[in-house]
Amino acid sequence: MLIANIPLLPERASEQAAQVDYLFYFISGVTGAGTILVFVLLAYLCTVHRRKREGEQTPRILGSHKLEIFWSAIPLVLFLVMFAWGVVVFDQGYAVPADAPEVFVVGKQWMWKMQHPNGVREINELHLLVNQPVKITLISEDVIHSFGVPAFRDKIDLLPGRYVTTWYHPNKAGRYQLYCDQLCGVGHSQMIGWIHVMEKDEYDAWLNGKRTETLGPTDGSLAWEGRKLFLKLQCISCHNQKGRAPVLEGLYGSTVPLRDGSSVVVNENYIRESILKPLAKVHQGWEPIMPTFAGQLEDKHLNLSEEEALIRLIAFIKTLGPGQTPTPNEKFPPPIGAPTDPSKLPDGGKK
Ligand code: HEC
Ligand SMILES: [Cu+2]
Repeated sequence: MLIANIPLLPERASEQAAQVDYLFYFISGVTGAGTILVFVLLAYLCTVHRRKREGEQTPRILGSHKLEIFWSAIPLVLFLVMFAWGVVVFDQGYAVPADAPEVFVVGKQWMWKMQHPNGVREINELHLLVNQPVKITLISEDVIHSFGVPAFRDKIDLLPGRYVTTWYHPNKAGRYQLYCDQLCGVGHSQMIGWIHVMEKDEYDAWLNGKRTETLGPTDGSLAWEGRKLFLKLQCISCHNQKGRAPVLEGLYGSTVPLRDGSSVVVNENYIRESILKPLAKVHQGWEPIMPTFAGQLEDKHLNLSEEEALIRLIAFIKTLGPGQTPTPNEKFPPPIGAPTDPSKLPDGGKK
């Protein structure tokens, strides 16, 4: 469509972008035409009905129902079209395809930290595969930020303490700007970065290179790193088959009955809350014995913040299927560079 190529807008690099643009053109067109109509009529009527001679009286006009209905109904229809069309486009922006790989983004003053499913981490840059829908789950470590990619016509606010989700279907290789779209402090204007959308070969080469460059021999996928944390933090001492705490297999997406008689569907936010505030929602039939892990998840040696550690634990718990709970006494070699100081462990290294 010719009109969609007017270079007033940023480049379009996702399936969503064209949809947003067509709606934008429609709204601009209708309101623009409305404005022009009003001003043309104003000029015309002022000229035609100007006072033509001294002492001329204005006729008394008592209104017209036909006219009123006419100028109420037409805008109503136009606005309803905008509304319905907007709902459809908005809805598409949230309907994440079920099989899309998930990238986690943590925003903080003033940088973006990305974690890919295979464990690769990036800062202020996000490499994506062209024509591959990708789910993006985001959280903030401090204040409200907004992850805005004009070329995808998508931006989403990051909130402290709560995961939010969006998705992209990049359809054009290239390099696109990433902005923080929410004034978030003095360094706000530096909270920018790049989205690289790559062809398959290029992307695989990048991913492999990045993996060998940044990941140690024992480092694995996000879920695997979460498994290591699960063992290291001794979650396994309760969450095993022995019955002190619920086994977490198949937890994600299930419905958990709570003590107070209500129930929740398990999502990322529930798991996060269960780890940081275990008493906020207690699983019915279990004792509230789980200690809070708030303040214990950060790992300065691995340069891993609390939110990033939580993301790993969640990635692990999400993929935990029947029979996959590690055995409680499983030994794990600490990854290279991991803290060896036992007092850093939640049980103070008593075990
Ligand atoms: C001292 C024993 C204990 C330890 C250690 C422990 N938990 Fe728990 N956890 C429990 C109990 C008991 C429950 C169920 C009662 C409740 O909801 O608080 C629970 C609930 C949960 C839930 C919610 C599950 C559900 O069915 O509602 C999650 C998720 C969870 N724990 C994760 C963890 C993680 C991750 C760790 C390690 C960082 C951990 N737990 C360490 C005892 C423990
Ligand atoms: Cu910001």
